[in-house]
Parts: sequence; structure tokens; C-alpha cells
Amino acid sequence: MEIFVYYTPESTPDNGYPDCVVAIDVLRATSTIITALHNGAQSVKAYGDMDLLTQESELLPPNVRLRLGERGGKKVDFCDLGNSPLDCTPEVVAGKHIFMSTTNGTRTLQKAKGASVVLVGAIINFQAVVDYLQKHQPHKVWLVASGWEGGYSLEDAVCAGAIASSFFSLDNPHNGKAKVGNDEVIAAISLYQQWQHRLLDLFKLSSHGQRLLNLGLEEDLKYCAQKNITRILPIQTETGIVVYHD
Ligand code: 3SL
Repeated sequence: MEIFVYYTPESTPDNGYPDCVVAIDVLRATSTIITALHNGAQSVKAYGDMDLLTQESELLPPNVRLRLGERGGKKVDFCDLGNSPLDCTPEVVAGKHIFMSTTNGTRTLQKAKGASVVLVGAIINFQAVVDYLQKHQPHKVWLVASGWEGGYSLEDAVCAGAIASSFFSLDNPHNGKAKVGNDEVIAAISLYQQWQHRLLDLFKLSSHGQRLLNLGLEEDLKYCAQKNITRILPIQTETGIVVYHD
């Protein structure tokens, strides 16, 4: 297995796909997807385009669908939910098909669509991602951070580092359980090693963490900073649609 880290979907190579992509948007899209499926949602479908989301969601009756939309951290007016994982309670999401569009995270899922397997990772489930990779040993793996509008984000980078840390030790990274694909892998592991016991503090320092704090969403940061509170591993079954995989 060869593991690569990309800090934005835009920085992934455009000449083909790997065997497995792990899409990461810790604050908050992938944390929300994982939570919704943990709490009984049937599926989550990601859209870049709000109009398409509206059209396709209308094909299902209102009692089995939920529209989830976020722009700039805020709920999109006509949607049922914003992008807070804390709103995805069992009472709200169980049995529902979720149609979702967010600023960055859903773009990562769209971008990953050509890979044979697309997994959804966050701090709240990273051990489930590691266990899947260890069991299935895909040949080439991309850990793709969503970042923010084309730029680097600390919270996604540290999550990539949490996953990669299970495969490499910084003492001798080129002699690990997998092959180091690019320098970003080492940088992500270094970040995780520095902050692994203070993830919430790191999130509060991050630019998107600051944005969410300014919107009064500290509880979301606290929730998303918890390590491995679920074993749920969403996996893409067709372009943009993710369901629970064990
Ligand atoms: O960019 C995204 O996809 C979102 O996760 C951003 S937010 O946390 O909902 O503001």
C-alpha cells in the first residue's frame, strides 16, 4: 500500500484515480455525514450544486428526505438542516435520505468519485478508516483534506496525520507498514504528533475553527475533536452517495 496526503481536493493529481480515497472535512461535513449515518440515516448524497440537490430531492416524498445545506458556516434558508453534526440526532435523521451541499466537504466527495473506493473520515471515526485500510490493503490510497476554498486547513491535515500515524513512525517512515507517497504524509504525521492530545485547542486556532467560534458553534468544535466515538465508516456506493459500511 502506498499512502499520499493532499491538503486540498484541487491539489490531487488530475491524471487518474487511486484505488481508495479517504475524504476528510473534520469541520464539519464529514463529521456530520458520519454522525447522520451513526444515528440511522439511510444514505447521504453530496451535491456541489444546490439546484440539482433541490431537483433530485423532490423525487422523494418529504417524509423520507432531508435537505442539508451550508454556505459560509450558516444554514441555507430553504434547507431543513445546516451542517451541524449536533443537529443530526436519531429523532431527526433516522430512516431519512439526506441531500447535502456544503462549501468544501461535498466538493471533495465529488472530486473523489473516480476512485474504486471512497471512504469518509474524520477525527470521530479515524480508527475505522485505519482498520479498513489495514484489512483491505488497497494498492494506492489518497487521504484528501477538504481545506477551505482551495487552501490548507489544520483540522483536516491533523486528521490525515492521525490516519497515517498508524502506518508510519517518524523515526523511520520509509520502513513502515506502507510506502510514503509524498512529503505531505510526513508533515501530517508531525502535526498529529504535536497536537494529538490537544485537538480542540488546535481546532480553536484554525481559521475555520475561528469562523465557527464567531458563529457561536464551540460545541460543534468540541464534538468534532473527539477521537473515535463511532465505528461507522461511510463508503461511497455511487457518485456522491455514501452509506454505512462495517
Ligand atoms: O466546507 C464545508 O464543507 C463545511 O464543512 C463548512 S462548515 O463547517 O459547515 O462551515
